Amino acid sequence: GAAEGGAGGAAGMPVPPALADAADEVRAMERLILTGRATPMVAATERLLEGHDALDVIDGVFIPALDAVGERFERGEFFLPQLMASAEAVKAGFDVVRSRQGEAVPTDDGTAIVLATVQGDIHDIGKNIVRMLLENYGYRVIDLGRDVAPERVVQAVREHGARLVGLSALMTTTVRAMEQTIALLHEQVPGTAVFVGGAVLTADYAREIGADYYGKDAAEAARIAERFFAAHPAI
Ligand code: B12
Repeated sequence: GAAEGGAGGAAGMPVPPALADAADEVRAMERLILTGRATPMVAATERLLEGHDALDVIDGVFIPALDAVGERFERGEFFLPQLMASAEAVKAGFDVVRSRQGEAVPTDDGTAIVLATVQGDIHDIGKNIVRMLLENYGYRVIDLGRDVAPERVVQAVREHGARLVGLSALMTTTVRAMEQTIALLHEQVPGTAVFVGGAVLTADYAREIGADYYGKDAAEAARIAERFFAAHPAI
């Protein structure tokens, strides 16, 4: 049918080198995401994960396909129901990735990290990827979910004695809530470090709103945590 796509795949995305041996499966999966089909995503993801790294699947298929969906939405070619269906399809795939990771064993040696998507923002796919990677690195992540008020972040930091907080924002309109959360944390629990991420942010912008660190992706989030806890060992 019309959704079958051409040589460049459904969204014209190049197949990443790490997945080159599964180009057809990758393109089929892109089409499932672009057409918002969650049910077949489960088996497709399971198949692609045989012999491929979870992060390669996330970075090489899930994220570029979602970017293509976002671009179509911006151009007025896709509407909200399609955006939602595509997000559901990725969620179905991501759930497969998560279930195969097994239970991460947290080290709980003063390396708790509070994580949240800021108030007014319900985008949590990126945050969940960050969480998964941090857990794989052995950090205990207290995930407050999405649309989280600044006061709740402060409360969780106090409750768990966390010294590092990760905040996610995906919209220009919610960066303000991120700035307010950072200000409240720095004021009420001095010594807390905040690292931020999300598609709308840049390193400069992050500095401007008072963040201590900026991470462009989940791998960088893990590097920030490693560096932070190495430089600030628990007493
Ligand atoms: C999926 C999606 C949705 C889904 C979200 C489902 C969910 N559970 O998350 C649904 C359909 C619900 C949705 C709703 C809306 N959306 Co939307 N959505 C998207 C879309 C297509 C993809 C986002 C995504 O998940 N990307 C993939 C993830 C993995 O990327 P990421 O979040 O950036 O995360 C990575 C990095 O940024 C980083 N990272 C993320 N968080 C953190 C945190 C830390 C601490 C660190 C270090 C790193 C880090 O690591 C991640 C992994 O590499 C984007 C377009 C786009 N390409 O961004 C639009 C987009 C974000 N949405 C947009 C809009 C406008 C909306 C709505 C307002 C639409 C509407 N009219 O109702 C609502 C918002 C409702 C609300 N109050 O929040 C706009 C925002 C415009 C803007 N600049 O402000 C975008 C950009 C689309 C567009 N081009 O217009 N959306």
